Amino acid sequence: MKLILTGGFLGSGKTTAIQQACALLLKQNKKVAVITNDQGEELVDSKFIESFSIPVKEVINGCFCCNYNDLMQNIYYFSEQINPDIIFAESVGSCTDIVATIAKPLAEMHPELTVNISVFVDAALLYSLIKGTSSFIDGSVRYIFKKQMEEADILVLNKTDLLTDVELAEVQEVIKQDYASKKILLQNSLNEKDIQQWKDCFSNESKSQRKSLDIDYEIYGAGEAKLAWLDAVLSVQTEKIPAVKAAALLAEIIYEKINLQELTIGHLKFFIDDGNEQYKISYTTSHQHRQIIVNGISFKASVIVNARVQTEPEILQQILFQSIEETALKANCKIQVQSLSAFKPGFPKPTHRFA
Ligand SMILES: Nc1nc2c(ncn2[C@@H]2O[C@H](COP(=O)(O)OP(=O)(O)OP(=O)(O)O)[C@@H](O)[C@H]2O)c(=O)[nH]1
Ligand SMILES: [Mg+2]
Repeated sequence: MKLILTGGFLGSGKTTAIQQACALLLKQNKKVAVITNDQGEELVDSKFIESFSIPVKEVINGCFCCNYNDLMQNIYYFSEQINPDIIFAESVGSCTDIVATIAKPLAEMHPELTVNISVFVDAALLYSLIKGTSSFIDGSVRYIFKKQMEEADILVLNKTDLLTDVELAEVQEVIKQDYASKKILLQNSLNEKDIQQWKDCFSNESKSQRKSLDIDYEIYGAGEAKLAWLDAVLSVQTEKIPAVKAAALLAEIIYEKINLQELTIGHLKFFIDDGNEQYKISYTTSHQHRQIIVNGISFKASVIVNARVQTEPEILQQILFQSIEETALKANCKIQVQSLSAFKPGFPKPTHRFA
């Protein structure tokens, strides 16, 4: 059984690539399973993966490193119930140090598992970091971004379609210099050929010796504490327009308000479900992905909101409430909050750390 630890910064494209790779592997008669992970409890990613009928389990309320035993339980569960060829485990986008806290403990305690570490990087975000135009991202957050890249067996330079050939060549140049020893892939995760290339790469790659990061936990912890998390489950009830339309309007209003306050978005994502159709809407630092909604017929929908933004939790909460009010007026609908939590991730305390 192969475990693909899929890391990389918030919004870099991990879930998209995992879903696409699962679709490809299923077509090739392979058995797959996915373990999602988050600091919170209500996960857009799990619902998204589930909506493609892919088996999914969660590790919630903290990263894999701090919940090693929960990760193991899910691996045992899948291995007993499904015996998959490949399990994808997607770590939280603000998490790093997985060689010392996951890969090495696994190598020692579970040598039967073959582990690959694929780290995703948003090419457009990396380009702006190289150009020095990303000063809006706090230094300690950039530290996490860089440490994540250092840990990769395979470094996936993702979203290459968002850059011109000249820009891409510049990014490639830098990355080849800084990460000469790594396998580097250029990828558009929405392109099946590129996903096949990633699959071939992690299928053939078998690295057993890895170096633990030289990492300063104070800076790592400070970086995570610069980000605020907001998770909410909402119900939307409309009278005249499809509920998914009102939900999409709410997403757009939240996004606009975050932008108006010039807050840096890690990832702002929504999962909208009206019982017939499901939609994911996603906003990141580099771009927005708004699915065009044409079908919705139901007047009721549920919405999961996952916002990871460089700000304070109270501010995110305020934005959510103001946006609900504005949407209710504009779309003539009723929006109720079923559950809500807004917080900062706690200081990382790994279960194991092998230096
Ligand atoms: N243009 C383009 N968009 C992509 C690509 N890969 C992912 N995306 C989009 O990027 C956004 C974020 O993708 P996700 O897969 O949710 O990112 P993630 O890394 O799982 O995010 P977190 O789990 O929140 O850290 C979505 O809108 C995707 O459709 C790509 O190769 N090209
Ligand atoms: Mg994800």
